[in-house]
Amino acid sequence: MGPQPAVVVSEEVRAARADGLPVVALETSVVTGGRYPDNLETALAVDAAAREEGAVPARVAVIDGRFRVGVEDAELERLAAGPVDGKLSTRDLAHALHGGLTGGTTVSSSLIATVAAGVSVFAVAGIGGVHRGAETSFDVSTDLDQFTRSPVAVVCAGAKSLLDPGLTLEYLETVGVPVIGYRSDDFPGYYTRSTGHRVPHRLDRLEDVVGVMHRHWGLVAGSSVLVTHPIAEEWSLDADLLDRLVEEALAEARREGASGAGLTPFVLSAISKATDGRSGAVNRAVLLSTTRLAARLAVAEAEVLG
Ligand code: PSU
Ligand code: MN
Repeated sequence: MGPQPAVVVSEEVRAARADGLPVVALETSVVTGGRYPDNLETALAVDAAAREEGAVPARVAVIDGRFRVGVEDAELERLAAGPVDGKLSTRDLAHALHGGLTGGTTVSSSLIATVAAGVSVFAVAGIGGVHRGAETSFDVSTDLDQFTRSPVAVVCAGAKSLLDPGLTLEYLETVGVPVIGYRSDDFPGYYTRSTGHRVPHRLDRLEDVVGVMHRHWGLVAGSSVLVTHPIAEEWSLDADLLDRLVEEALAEARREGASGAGLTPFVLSAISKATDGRSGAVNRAVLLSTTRLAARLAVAEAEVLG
């Protein structure tokens, strides 16, 4: 076996980090799992939003067996149009890299390349977490485990609705991952502004979030810091309706035998059908808003460190 290939960082991202300029890393499983061409349009709008706020977007993906940070628009189009070899989480990375495969990276695998590229801020709509019924299925997203190994600020609108938010918060407490509610006391539920659970800490100023990130990394642990940013009121879905849709989708998933890595895509697509595609528009709005906040956080960090 030859030398281990390094993460391939685009010239734009490399130059930005070398100059201490703001960069926001993004995953691509949302791109490869979406419907073409809407997924491409959303991804391009998200990248543009990061730039508008003053940060360089850095998409993570595996393309032809190369672990990439910062991809060209044509490559993004290839990921969006497919076909690809799948949704790649940490578990799947080495196999995909060795086999020359191509796929979208989840939060967990994306964080590995984010750290390797020297980027400290990441945006996603919803993280993985502890699934409903995990006490029997053992389905706990590898995202949570990866957080313990990757010093990155992960901006998100909470844990996806098919998860158990209370158990997800318990897990994060156990592994010592800070959860900061940005201008909110509630742990959001991606499609809803609150899950009914409170965040352990709330901060209202980005300079303070930067302060917490760097104290955590300097003194506490090399793990992630979650920053939660609830969906805007006008996009929020009714919590009870959503709960019913999720339970129905999970029951259907059980009947059809969808589980493991296939469960999340199955439930999201069922919710999309049940809401007449409204959840797709909500996904786009959430991702734009977390990306904008992440970009502003990266700008604040560059100012504090600069
Ligand atoms: N949010 C979505 N769709 C997704 C994901 C998040 O709307 O597909 C992805 C993220 O990449 C997250 C992953 O890291 O699902 C978690 O998958 P699992 O629950 O199988 O660990
Ligand atoms: Mn899982």
